[in-house]
Amino acid sequence: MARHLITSAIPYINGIKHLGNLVGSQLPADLYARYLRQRGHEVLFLCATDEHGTPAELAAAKAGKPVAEYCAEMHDVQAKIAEGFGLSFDHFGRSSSPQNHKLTQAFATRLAEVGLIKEVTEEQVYSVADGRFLPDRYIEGTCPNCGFESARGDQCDNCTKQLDPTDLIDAHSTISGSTELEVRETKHLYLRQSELKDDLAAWIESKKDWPILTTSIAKKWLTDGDGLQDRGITRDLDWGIPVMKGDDVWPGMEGKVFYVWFDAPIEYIACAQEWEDAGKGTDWARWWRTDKGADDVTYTQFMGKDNVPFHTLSFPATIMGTQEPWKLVDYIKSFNYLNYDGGQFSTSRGRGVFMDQALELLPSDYWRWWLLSHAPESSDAEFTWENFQTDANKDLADVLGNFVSRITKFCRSKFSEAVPAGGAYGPAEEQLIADLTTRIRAYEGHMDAMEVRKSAAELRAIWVLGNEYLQANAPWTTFKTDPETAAMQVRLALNLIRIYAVLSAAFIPDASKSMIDAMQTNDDTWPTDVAAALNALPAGHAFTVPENLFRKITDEEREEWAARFAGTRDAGE
Ligand code: B3M
Ligand code: ZN
Repeated sequence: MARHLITSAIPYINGIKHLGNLVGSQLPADLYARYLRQRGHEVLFLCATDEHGTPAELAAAKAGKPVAEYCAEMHDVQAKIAEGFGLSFDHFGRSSSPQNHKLTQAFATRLAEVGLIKEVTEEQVYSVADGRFLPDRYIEGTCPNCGFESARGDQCDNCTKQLDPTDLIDAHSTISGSTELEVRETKHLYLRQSELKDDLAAWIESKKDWPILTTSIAKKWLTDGDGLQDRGITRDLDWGIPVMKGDDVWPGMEGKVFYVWFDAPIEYIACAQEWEDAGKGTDWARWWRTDKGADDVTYTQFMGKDNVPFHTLSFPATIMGTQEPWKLVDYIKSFNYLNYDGGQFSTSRGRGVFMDQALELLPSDYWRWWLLSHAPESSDAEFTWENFQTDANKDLADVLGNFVSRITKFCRSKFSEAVPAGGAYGPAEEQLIADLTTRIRAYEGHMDAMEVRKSAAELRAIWVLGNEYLQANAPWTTFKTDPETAAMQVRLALNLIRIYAVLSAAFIPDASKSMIDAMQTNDDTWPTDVAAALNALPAGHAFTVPENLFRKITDEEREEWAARFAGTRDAGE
């Protein structure tokens, strides 16, 4: 039994996440956490909302709410949807928590102590009417390149030209509309991460077992240099963690906050403190401080590929820079993108299926199964309604669901709602035990390695073995001439339902629970010894015929949903 710390990239607070976000971090992290718990390991699985930065301010303004109120509400919305998808976080925290405020400030203070913080004076646009510096996104004007009238301070959305706010014609504040903008000097804190380049390079070099997607991105940023330029870690915003040194305002940093990407990963640690403070566990430091027991923790992070540079360079630089015994990540599992029906999922344009909408259409297991079995691991993947309908119907209804309903109904009609006896298992059953054993060992190997698609394929193959056994041995035919043998075959198949429930729980927890409940057992022992597992439910053990585990998605539904989600929805919803 080992100890595993698992974190998923923490979703931004603004808006509800789409299915591409879900499969890129939270869902595979949940799969792994559930699996490791089942195998008897001690797991701490953490996630949170990422609540700071301009997008949060903008979304709150659009919703007409104070930003703190908006974040509190959206946190609860996201927590509820996460629950709907069965995401088994030990704690779902908030990057705006008091714990994260303190910890972020302590990190910066410590980094300054060891000489890794410098103060840099920059020029930035100041709005006299608003009485504040404006981030690039808060400035709009006419694009000097194409004449588009609502080009943003950083980029023209019409011609995609990268811009400086000072390039814009008739630049104005998007807060007040005022054109009274001045370029003023302002001071910011920079993390001198270039000082840590050699340490970071050696550390990444030592990670021989990381996915290529992770290390290739990390190495590109390391060698291109850009990724390790000293980086501003403060911003002129109202909403965020105030820049403090110890218990005092940092001289010259009045009214400024930390950059969202500085405090967001620190929330991984603060979240463990929130978990403890919420009374859900004890001793957060045992997970995060190598001087307090975390040296025997295996720490795995899950994220989309766009988040990799921050997790392989910036956050490790923050941690290493302190020279304090914080736990560093052991393995980073990263994902490519899931596309939507010939294009991209897009939060800003509201394109694709969002988590709340998905749950209104179908129970979460359909989505969990399809998304995980098509996880964008080695390349980008694509969601289409045709593929979703075909694969969910085939795998869940035809293969798994059909197996369960066929054998339980047959047993009820020919024997009773109890496991029949029959004789000892024969050669066909021995062969099945051998095949199952091979496949279950392969499944464990893929799950241990976080090979999500391969795990799903192996699990599906394990389900198929059961159907093939029934097909080849046809207890309904056997029954006519040899009811004793048919009873034995049915006994085996009913035991297989319990095994399937256990093996499938990390992918489809609700269906798995229905199967275990139908088998009227609490025995969720992992089938390490398949022969023994096929005798777990003895003759005479009562069961019930479950409701259909999975129904089929109809052509009408597919067409209706494809049409309904072809449009866009308002991103602020
Ligand atoms: N919120 C970006 C994202 O949701 C960002 C991740 C932070 S992880 C510390 O993709
Ligand atoms: Zn333009």
